[in-house]
Amino acid sequence: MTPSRSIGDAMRLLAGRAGLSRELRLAHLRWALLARIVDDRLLTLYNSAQVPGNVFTSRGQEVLAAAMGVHLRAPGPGAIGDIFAPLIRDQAARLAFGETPLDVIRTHLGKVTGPMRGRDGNAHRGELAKGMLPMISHLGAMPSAVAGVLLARRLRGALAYPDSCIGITSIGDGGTATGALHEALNVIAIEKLPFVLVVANNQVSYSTFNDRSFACRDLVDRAIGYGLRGWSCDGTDAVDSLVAVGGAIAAARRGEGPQMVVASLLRLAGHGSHDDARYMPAELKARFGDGVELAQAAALAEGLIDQAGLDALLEELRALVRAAADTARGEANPDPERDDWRVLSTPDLLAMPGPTAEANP
Ligand SMILES: Cc1ncc(C[n+]2csc(CCOP(=O)(O)OP(=O)(O)O)c2C)c(N)n1
Ligand SMILES: [Mg+2]
Repeated sequence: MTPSRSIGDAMRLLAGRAGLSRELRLAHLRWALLARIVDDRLLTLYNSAQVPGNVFTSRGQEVLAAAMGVHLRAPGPGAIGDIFAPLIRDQAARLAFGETPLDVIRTHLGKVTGPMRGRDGNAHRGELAKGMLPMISHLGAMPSAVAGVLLARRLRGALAYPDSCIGITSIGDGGTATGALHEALNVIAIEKLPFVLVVANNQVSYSTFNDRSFACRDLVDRAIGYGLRGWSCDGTDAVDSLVAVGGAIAAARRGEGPQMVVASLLRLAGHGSHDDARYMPAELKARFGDGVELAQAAALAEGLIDQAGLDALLEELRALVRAAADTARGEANPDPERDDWRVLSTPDLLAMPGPTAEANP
């Protein structure tokens, strides 16, 4: 579906398309495909009763999430990197930002080797040292956490325009109705933080459709009310997503203040693996394409890759995910007798004098 466009939007898209390199397009395709393959493997594991709990896939949202991931900078030696707080359907962005399929599968299988050490499951994972805040379920909570990191970085002099690190998170159409998001966006706008919010309007919040979630014409209209810059894109279209999300991130890096991207797309599966989404109307299904299929077709049609290259890439990615699943399945579950009962805190933190040590003898 193509959202309605102003002449300014159309010109921005034309100019932005010209600025997208072949390397960026191919990297974007790779992360979108890998996310789909990881999700498919998680569903196979779930269907064979190997996943405690549920699987929440990003089916239909890979292209948008990959557009976030390819524009982010992970921390590295001497580089502070961006701060990223992914939500449930951001698998492609996580992978592009440095999360491995092995860590995704370890977390879903509850393995002690995973980033949450078998103490939290499915999407509730992250690694602070790698710039990724672990997701919590409470919708609307993560923008405040990202804002807190950015404010702390500002106090340390670590926001250096016109090429600053940025903070980014996403929210669904349903999540935009939370009070927590309102409070966070207000502070973020007042403080002019280098922050990007990606709103993935996948038309549905569990089984509640847009007409029961908000009454404004378009969620992007809210941006101006907060004092953010708003961008719209078709979240099933690779170029449109890359231009809008890339443009918003670049503007935040330059110091132009917080940005909000609203993407239209469709959740192509149930809310989670427990939901068959029988309530999804045919009219909606007919309006939206599958971004991953569209991205492959576009890459072939534009000569970015040929069929043999695409087949080889798919085989490479499938082998990577298969190997990750084989490794994770053989690993240990947490052992309550041996566990030190810390999830994210470090032994050094607990050894510090003061209230922390007293509270955790
Ligand atoms: C504050 C809050 N209220 C309710 C829930 C329960 N809940 C989890 S996911 C979900 C639907 C979210 O819909 P949306 O924000 O559109 O994201 P989507 O699942 O479509 O990606 C709800 C209601 C929650 N996690 N947090
Ligand atoms: Mg939704």
